[in-house]
Amino acid sequence: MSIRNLLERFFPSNVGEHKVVISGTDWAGKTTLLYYLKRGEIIQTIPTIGFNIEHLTLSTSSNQKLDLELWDLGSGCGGFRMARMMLRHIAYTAKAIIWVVDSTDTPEMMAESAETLLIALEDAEEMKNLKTERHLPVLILANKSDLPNAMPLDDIRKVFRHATAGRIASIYRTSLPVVTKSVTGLQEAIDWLALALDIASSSPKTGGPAPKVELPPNPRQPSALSKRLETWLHQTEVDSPPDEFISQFKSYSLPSWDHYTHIRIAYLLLMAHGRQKGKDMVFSGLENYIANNSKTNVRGFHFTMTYFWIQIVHFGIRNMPPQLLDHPLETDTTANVRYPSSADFFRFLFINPHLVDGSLWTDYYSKEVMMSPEAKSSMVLPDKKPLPSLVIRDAIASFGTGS
Ligand SMILES: Nc1nc2c(ncn2[C@@H]2O[C@H](COP(=O)(O)OP(=O)(O)OP(=O)(O)O)[C@@H](O)[C@H]2O)c(=O)[nH]1
Ligand SMILES: [Mg+2]
Repeated sequence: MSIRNLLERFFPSNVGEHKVVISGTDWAGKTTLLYYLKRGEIIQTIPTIGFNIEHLTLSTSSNQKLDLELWDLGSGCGGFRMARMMLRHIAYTAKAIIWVVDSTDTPEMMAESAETLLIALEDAEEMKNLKTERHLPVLILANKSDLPNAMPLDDIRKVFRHATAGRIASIYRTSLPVVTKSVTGLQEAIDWLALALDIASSSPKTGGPAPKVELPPNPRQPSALSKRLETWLHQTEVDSPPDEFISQFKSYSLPSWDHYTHIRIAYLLLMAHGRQKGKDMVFSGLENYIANNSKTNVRGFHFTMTYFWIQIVHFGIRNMPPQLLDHPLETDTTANVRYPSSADFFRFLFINPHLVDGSLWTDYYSKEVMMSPEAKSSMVLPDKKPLPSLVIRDAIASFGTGS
């Protein structure tokens, strides 16, 4: 009997619970994370031998409950090969992988970690027969980001780009309250995991149908979002070609004027012209469109909202593994502007599912601030939490140059 069968026999998952593996680099904080999630406190750890298993319920920021069976896979005994073998089997039965890395590791160790993850994923996908359908969500936590020598997130992204390419994967910078008293990044990571599990389980390839749960019609529920994502992904197949779409935008004659259309406009312009020029084109384009098309001027142009979505789309573009793009970034150096294909847009949406959430801004802004006349006419910074770090850095850079 294979280890997998034994695991399934001896550790059957409870109904409605997602089995999720926590693995990654040695001493990165996996066990600390597990018990912090379970008990809300920091415990003293020793290197884990074998694994810890805990059942727990996490809450997303929209108060969705996520029942998890977390397997914290240690590497303390039996070494690297043993851990990889275990990971291979556990990953097979898992619904997602949380891969924890120590942000203070050397670039070589980080590269080795990315390589191990990639091999484990390929193993698991091969066993699941998912080679072409990479639906096992991978949440990478760049932990210990509180420490001064932590590697920048952009660099970690680069190291992990092969492992994340084409997968439902995302990387978050986290820190647990071990040295400092604050936690960072964890809630965002949990929110992403909830959405990713939902998207993956709505796919027919991931081991049988997901249990159907009737959800209240909350547009921010992961199920509602994943349905919307599916609609959006289908939409990319019937969309007009990018050039035609942009010329309809320029002649104020787009067939619809909804969130999807706005995201597509921002995506195409930012991809083709780069952030600076693309951003200006989105701003002036939207403003003109609203002024010239009577169907769109009910609420008028909203400066901060437009800025917010440009930043989020740009963040999403930077989040894309480069080898996933048919289209090179920023082609605007030649007279001939080339827009990314619909297939590129499909991949972009798939990797950045949060874009479908039209209420995403409410995570950052209170309603009062966003709906104020100041926010409507000029850029107002968020009052709830800063925009994602990469975005804020770019924003500061561009404010600094006065654009
Ligand atoms: N500064 C800082 N230290 C952390 C953080 N998370 C964990 N640690 C510390 O890192 C050390 C290792 O944590 P563990 O949770 O045992 O790491 P592990 O990944 O389970 O280690 P193995 O089981 O040996 O692979 C402990 O001393 C933790 O207190 C963090 O976010 N910031
Ligand atoms: Mg451990």
